[in-house]
Amino acid sequence: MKQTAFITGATSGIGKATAEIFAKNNIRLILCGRRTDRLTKLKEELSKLTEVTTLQFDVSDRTSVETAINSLPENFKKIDILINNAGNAHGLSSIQDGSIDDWDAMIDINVKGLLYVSKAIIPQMTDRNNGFIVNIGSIAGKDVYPNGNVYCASKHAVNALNKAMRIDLNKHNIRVSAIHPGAVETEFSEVRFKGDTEKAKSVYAGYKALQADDIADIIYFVISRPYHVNIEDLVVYPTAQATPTILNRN
Ligand code: NDP
Ligand code: 8X3
Repeated sequence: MKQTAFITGATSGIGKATAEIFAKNNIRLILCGRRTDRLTKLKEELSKLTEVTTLQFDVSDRTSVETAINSLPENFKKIDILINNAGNAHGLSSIQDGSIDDWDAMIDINVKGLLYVSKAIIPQMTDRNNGFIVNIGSIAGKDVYPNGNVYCASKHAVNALNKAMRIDLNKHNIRVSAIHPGAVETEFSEVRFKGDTEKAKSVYAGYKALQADDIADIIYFVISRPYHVNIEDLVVYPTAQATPTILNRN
């Protein structure tokens, strides 16, 4: 039977690539993000392959999350797969120099946003004793690197929440997985460096970074295993990257 996936952060990078591979595999899509123009364009493209609806909301705004999810059209209300992907790093500064606004953004979006969306969707999965949640963590959730402080803390929280969901949802037959990527060439660094494109480009210079499609392929692999198979956790690096800080640039 056709499945429905709810993807946060579908307007760019990993979320957009995931929407594309899901569409090619005939999964019905609920695409979420703040940028309406991008949602509209993606809906137009992917509607050639599958049914698509869009929801424009900020994951860190609890009321907007609940209102948006409650407003879903009838044929999109039953959600089989939740991809908790929306998130970003804001800034890269030492703990003594970091901006509290950046810290608030990362905790509010990467942690509280993931929780608000999950809380709005999990009850229908527990009612049906069926569902799949994929949490997009990061190597920053497995390790801590210089100046990564609060972003790393937010992704450590995602790692912990992935484990917590696995425990609490186990009796409900719900599959829960996390993917923890290393450097993926998306708009991530542009956001981290507040639109400084040169600085953002330099993050991916001199080696082949992961591409959004690489992670999307892995997400599709994870969700397309037989129901009795649940991959808990995958850490994925570009070949040139050994750890968050050891990178073989040519
Ligand atoms: P992008 O910046 O390309 O995409 C981020 C997505 O998140 C966008 O679609 C954006 O949509 C959405 N988003 C951000 N803030 C909000 C918000 N407040 N409310 C709703 N949506 C929001 O980055 P990536 O694709 O790389 O990032 C996706 C995930 O992967 C993130 O969780 C990131 O932490 C993680 N990750 C990325 C890595 C990398 O190197 N790129 C490595 C490891 C993990 P919009 O702006 O339209 O709201
Ligand atoms: C994104 C990868 O190394 O910038 O989560 O934290 S890193």
